Amino acid sequence: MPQQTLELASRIDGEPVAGVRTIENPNPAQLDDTVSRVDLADAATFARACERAVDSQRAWSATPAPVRGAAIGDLGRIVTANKEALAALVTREIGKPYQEALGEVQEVIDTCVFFAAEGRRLYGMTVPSEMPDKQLFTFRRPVGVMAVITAGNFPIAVPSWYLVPALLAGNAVVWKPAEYAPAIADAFARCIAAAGIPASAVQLVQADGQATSDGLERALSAGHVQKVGFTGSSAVGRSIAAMCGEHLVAPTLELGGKNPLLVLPDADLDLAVEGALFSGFGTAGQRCTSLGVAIVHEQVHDEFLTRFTAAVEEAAVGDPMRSVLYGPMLSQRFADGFERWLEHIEPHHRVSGSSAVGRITAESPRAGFVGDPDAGIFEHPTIVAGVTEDDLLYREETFGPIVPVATAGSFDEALHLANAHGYGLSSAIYTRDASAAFRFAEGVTAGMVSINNSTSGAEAHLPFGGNGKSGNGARQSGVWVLDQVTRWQSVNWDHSGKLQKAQMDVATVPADLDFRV
Ligand code: UN1
Repeated sequence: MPQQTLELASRIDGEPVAGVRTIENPNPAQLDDTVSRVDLADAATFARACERAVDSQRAWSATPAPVRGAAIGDLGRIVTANKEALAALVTREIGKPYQEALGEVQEVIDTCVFFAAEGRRLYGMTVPSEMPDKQLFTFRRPVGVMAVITAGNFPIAVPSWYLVPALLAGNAVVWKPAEYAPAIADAFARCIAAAGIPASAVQLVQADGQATSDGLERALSAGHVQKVGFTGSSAVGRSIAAMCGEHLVAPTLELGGKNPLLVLPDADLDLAVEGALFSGFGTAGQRCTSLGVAIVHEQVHDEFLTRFTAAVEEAAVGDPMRSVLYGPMLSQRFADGFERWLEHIEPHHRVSGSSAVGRITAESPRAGFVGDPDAGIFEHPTIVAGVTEDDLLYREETFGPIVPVATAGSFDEALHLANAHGYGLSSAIYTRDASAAFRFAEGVTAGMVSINNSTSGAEAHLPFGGNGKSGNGARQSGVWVLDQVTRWQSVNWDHSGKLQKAQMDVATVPADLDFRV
């Protein structure tokens, strides 16, 4: 039975508002299924949403934190009750295999569970004063209005990493989801409203990048936005950081990755292959935590490559509602971007992992493909061996089902290759040597390190984020994200009845040393 096309628009104070142009989003696994028709807003609408959020933030932050936490708890229960429907919508909209989509929705639930309880903590400290009859305290205060711009590869989990703690801490949010994932965003906004969180505290703006950038500039200039959260490419992150810098706003940036996976000679090779398969090809390589470059010690390189190639050849690719390693690309735009990387396969490289590269079609088939390749946007998995530090395939994020493999003659050379591209999001090492594992963790610049585990698949309550080209050091998730969504305020209360001056009216312990010369 054909599924319904969802008619979508921005929601300002919960009410749909007309846009300036309409786009259609097809199901990337089934292009004749139009998932949504979405009205995209202009810059003025984005700026207006930010302005409307200013007042609602004041009201929302006056709600006690445990009450805000209870609403987050309700949100978690609503998402739980709708887990299968939300996961099915993720799969329909962006082609993520259904099992993975269920995991993504679970990540939202885990985030709600964590922050529901945080409503009863949000701890500050008491601090001793240097003077009598004076009390010192610290309080976490909300930052204000937070503009959140998210990608569509994790169209509900990653937004929840921003929205849930931001709301718990008493902020209002203006959320601009990816244009190609508007339906799951709309569904999540409806879950939030159903949890009793005021609609005006979550303004949903469906817009393209240009309208968002222009609208954000206006809102920052008007002083209506105090924080920007962005998950997406390093290039866009850089321009958002520049815009924020102009307005003295510190953004939270979660950008691209070139996540290295090292395989040392003593590694369990089958485990390393399993990890590389999931890291490299899960979500069709379209995670920011996807394997960016496998760095394999020369002693085990050929054996690893043989086993990895065999695993990739056997892997099921295709219909994301069936049991597959990966489904389609997120949208045509991502297929186009990915195919451009294939042009950077150089003559000195060795390609393995599939009989063909590029788009999977009836003319360029893949053995064992699950479903009809011509129905959607599917790409062959590709392993490129012989990649070196000078290659673009080593230096830049490729965001698709391709795994470059480099060799290293020593641990130090492998560590150098793990860092030299300048990204620093996630990383992995396969070894049985605890000392090598910890030397790697100390030496790698990545914000996240896996030992004998995949580069992707971080748990929802550990700090998530990167350094270098992968971000600005901000961390999401767990208690660490509280530093992004709150600001410390220090309060001193003097009940001595007189003006006591810090540093000057401080009693000192007399010393009888004589320093006269
Ligand atoms: C992303 O791709 O932006 O660690 C986030 C992971 C997921 C999140 C990825 N939990 O792979």
